[in-house]
Amino acid sequence: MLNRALAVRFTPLLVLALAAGPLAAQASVFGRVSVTDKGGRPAQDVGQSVVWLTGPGAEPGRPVQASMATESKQFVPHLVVVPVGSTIAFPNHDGFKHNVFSLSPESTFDLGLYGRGEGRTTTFATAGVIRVYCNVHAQMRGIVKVVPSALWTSPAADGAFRITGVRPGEYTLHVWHERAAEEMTQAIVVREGEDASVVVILDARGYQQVQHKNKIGKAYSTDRSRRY
Ligand SMILES: [Cu+2]
Repeated sequence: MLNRALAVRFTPLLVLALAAGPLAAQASVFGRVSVTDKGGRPAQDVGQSVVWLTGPGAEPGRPVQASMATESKQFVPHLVVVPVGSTIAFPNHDGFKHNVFSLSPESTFDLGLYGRGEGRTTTFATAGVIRVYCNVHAQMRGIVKVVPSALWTSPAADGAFRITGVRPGEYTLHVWHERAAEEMTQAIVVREGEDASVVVILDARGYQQVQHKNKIGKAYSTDRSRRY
């Protein structure tokens, strides 16, 4: 009511300028990510990185419903990125049973053993990297990346990214890739109407894939009948 009362007193031109103000002040944070693999080779899957901003101007993203299927003994897609509070369904597209579990501290769950078509779900309340496995098939590995901010994106296949709608202020830019030793963080200042450019190189040269444990923290049994 207050806004409407004020608007009546302004000339139409002034009202228009006020309405456009907050939008005009927003900027983009853009740049390029590259990931260096063993031997100094640039990674081909740089598009599987995640870039996000935190800071007073970065509000939490709206929770979404997403899906990660079990299909041909793989999690598809391998990586799902969602804001905090989102729910992910894990439908089984195979003609045999899979289990879905995680021992990651941000979200520990076990959806049990289930067959084709059933899509059991779980909700992710804490930001972080949640590693998802199947207790039957030791080779199945999925990742749910839960981001704390609405200001996130994944780069294109060439590593280029742009986060739009960023209000002026101080932020921390975060860049993560599954094989990089550490999440990279960098302080950035976004000024009114000025796009900020960042180049990020992640170091994945030391990456070694390690066979994860089963849901009770033991090595996978070679006896299939004992996996459940
Ligand atoms: Cu499985």
